Amino acid sequence: MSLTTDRPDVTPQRTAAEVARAEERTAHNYHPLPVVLSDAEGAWLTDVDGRRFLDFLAGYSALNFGHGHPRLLAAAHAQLDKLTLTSRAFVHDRFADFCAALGDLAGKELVLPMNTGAEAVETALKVARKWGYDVKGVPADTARIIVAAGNFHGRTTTIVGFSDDPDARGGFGPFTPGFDIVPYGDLAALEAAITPSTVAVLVEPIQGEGGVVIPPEGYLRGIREVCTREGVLFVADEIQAGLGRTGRTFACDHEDVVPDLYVLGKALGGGVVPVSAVVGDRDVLGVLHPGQHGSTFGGNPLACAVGLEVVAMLATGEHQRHADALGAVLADRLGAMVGNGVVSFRSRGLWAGVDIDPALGTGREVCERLLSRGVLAKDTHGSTIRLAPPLVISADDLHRGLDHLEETLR
Ligand code: IF1
Repeated sequence: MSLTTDRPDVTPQRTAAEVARAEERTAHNYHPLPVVLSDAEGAWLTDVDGRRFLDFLAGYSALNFGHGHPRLLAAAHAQLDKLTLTSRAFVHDRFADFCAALGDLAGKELVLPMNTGAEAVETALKVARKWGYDVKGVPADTARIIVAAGNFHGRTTTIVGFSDDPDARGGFGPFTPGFDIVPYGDLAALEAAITPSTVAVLVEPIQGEGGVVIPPEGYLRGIREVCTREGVLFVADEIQAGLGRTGRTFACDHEDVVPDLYVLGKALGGGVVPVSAVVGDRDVLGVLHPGQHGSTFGGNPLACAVGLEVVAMLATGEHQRHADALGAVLADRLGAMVGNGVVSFRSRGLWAGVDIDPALGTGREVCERLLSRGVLAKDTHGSTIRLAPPLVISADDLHRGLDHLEETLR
């Protein structure tokens, strides 16, 4: 049964009007699918024409707990009527609770709260450089940071400067110096790239935008060992892979590896407010002193209230276990599609990169067909689509969405 109208090829009127109006008044830095959403609950969204959709993108993992989770809304509503912003010029009564809870979840001493993922990545880059100068003794302004080819760490000028994606970096130079790109998954290349001025390695434990690229088993352990031996910080960007998505609290947990800095975002805000953070021990985050870093909204009361509830929901492990269990279902179903429209796939927990047979269309075209069947997903590059439903999705709804993918590929 299609989840949308019985003539999915006809764009209902309100949708067409809203798409046109939006396009009329915004910069075209996105090419969104032609759907205009207005309501949502759990894994389900409703559009302005009353059509219902299963969410298989979940805000790129910002909606791990689904839409309108009662615990997260309750935390937000309660705080909205109390205190929403103080700036960090003052303390507020949710701040210590949030920092302590998040630090405990990560097994780290300190938390530096920011808002977006890119801000947290930029924060980690500044902290790593300053640690290099103040602690490691690297000569001023010579610090180098190793990153991986195929990376995606955000859209600021410094970050896109060390991207190797022409679309992400083209036309935005000149760029920040001090970054070395090595092939993802290649430990020998990473080791060879270390110089006396190298202060950190920044990697996604699983590359999201790259198409859910899972590194060879032992890669993360290898980075940990090399960084420890060479006196280089291991900075893990868990903004998309972390907080339950892969079936563990952190994606690094799959190799029992603890980075020097966790960079967190997306789901930390529960899909309600932007919340990000850099989490580490005092010997690293202690290099920052008053006046050296900050943010107007970082660590605001509303963000802390919601973030605290997110941490409490993760502390029990129930969402991680659910993602792990349904992840096995996802992998089984995708495995059965190999040779039937799927060329290959990679998955861990409720996160998959699916390489569709290019003869069937581009990733975008497959996502347009899924849209017409009532499933929302997003392509990454070429004919690869990413599947990332909310971790709260039921087994029935997971099967329902995958049934539509299977039929779309027929
Ligand atoms: C867009 C991509 C995903 C991230 C990792 C940092 C950030 C992101 C591993 C920055 C953000 C978002 C950005 C968003 C779409 C989405 C995305 F397609 F862009 F690449 F997820 F894969 N580290 N990813 O995935 O966090 O500043 O956005 O809060 O730019 O369209 P942010």
